[in-house]
Amino acid sequence: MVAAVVTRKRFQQRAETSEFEADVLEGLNAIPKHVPAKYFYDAAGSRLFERITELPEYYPTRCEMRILLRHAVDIANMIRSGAALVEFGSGSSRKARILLKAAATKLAAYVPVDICGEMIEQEAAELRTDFPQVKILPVTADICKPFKLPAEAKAAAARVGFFPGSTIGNFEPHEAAGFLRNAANILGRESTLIIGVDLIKSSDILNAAYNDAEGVTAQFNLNLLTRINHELGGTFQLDTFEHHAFYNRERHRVEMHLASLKRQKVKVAGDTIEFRAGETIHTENSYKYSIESLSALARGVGWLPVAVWIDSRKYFSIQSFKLAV
Ligand code: AVJ
Repeated sequence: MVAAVVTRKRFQQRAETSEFEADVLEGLNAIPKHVPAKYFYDAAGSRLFERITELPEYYPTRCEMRILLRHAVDIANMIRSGAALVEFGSGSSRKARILLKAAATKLAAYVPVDICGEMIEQEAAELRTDFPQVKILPVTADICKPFKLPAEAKAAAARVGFFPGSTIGNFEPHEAAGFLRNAANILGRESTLIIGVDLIKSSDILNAAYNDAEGVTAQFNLNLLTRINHELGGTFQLDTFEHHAFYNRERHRVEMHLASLKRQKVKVAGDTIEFRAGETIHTENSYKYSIESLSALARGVGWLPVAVWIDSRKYFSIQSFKLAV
C-alpha cells in the first residue's frame, strides 16, 4: 500500500517534469519565445507571489479582499441553502474563508480544487476544524481540464463556482471562454459562478503594479529561469536577462517578458537555445476586462450576468453569473 503510493507519487512527479520539459522546449524553440505562466508557481515562485500580493503597487489582492469583506453578505446571498461551494485553483483558500464564514449555515460542502494536492489536503484539515458544519471535499485536478465533482457535491441542492484572483486573466480570451464552458459542464444544472477579475484602467497604475520598486515582480519573473536551471539542467545566467512588463493597451493585457541583454546560447535539457541581443521570452499575459467584456464572454457560453461588486476606485470586480437553463 505504502509502496504503491510512493511509486505513484514518483510517477506523477516524473510526468509533471516531462510536461514541463516539453512545454519549455516547445516554447523556447518557437518564435516569439514563450513559456506558459503556470510554471511560475514552484515553491519559491509561490512564495514570491505571496510577497507580490503585499506590495504597495500591487493592488489586485487587496482590492478583491476589500470587496469580498465589504459585500460578503450580498455575495453569500447568491448561495442557496444546501449548496456546495466549488473553488477553482483554491491554493490557500484565504478568499473562500470569507464566503465560508458568511454562508456557513447554508453551505453543505466546500470543494477546493487545485493542481497542488499537498497544499489543499493540508488546508482541508484546518478548514474542517474552523467550519465543522461544512463538508470539506478537496479535489486534486487541473482546473482547465474536465474533472468529476465528489458525489456529495453533485447531490447538493445547488453548486456555486468561485474563481477569484483574476486568474482568468492568465488565459487567452478563447481559453477563458473554454474555462467558463468547462466550469458550466462540471457544475451542471442549478449553478452559479462568482469570478474575481481585474478591470481595465490607466497604464500608469498597471505598469507600476507589475514593475514594483522593490523588484519582487522581477525576481518572480526571473525565478522561472532558476526553475528551468534546477529542473531541466538549464544554463541560464540570471544577470544576463532582464524583467520587462508593460500594459499592451490594444490587447487589454499586461505582458511580462524576460529580455536577453546580449547575444548568447543557453542549454536546456540538452537542447541549445540561441538568443539575439534584446530578444525576449514572453512569460505571462494578464488580461484586463471591463464588466461588459467579461459578461459578453460568459454569455457566449451560457452564463447569464446576475450581479457585480466593485471597489470605489473601480480597480477590481467580482461578478456573478447563473447558468441559463
Ligand atoms: C495571479 C495571474 C492574477 O496576473 O496579476 C502578479 C500574477 N504576475 N504579478 C496577475 C502576477 C505578476 C497575477 N495573477
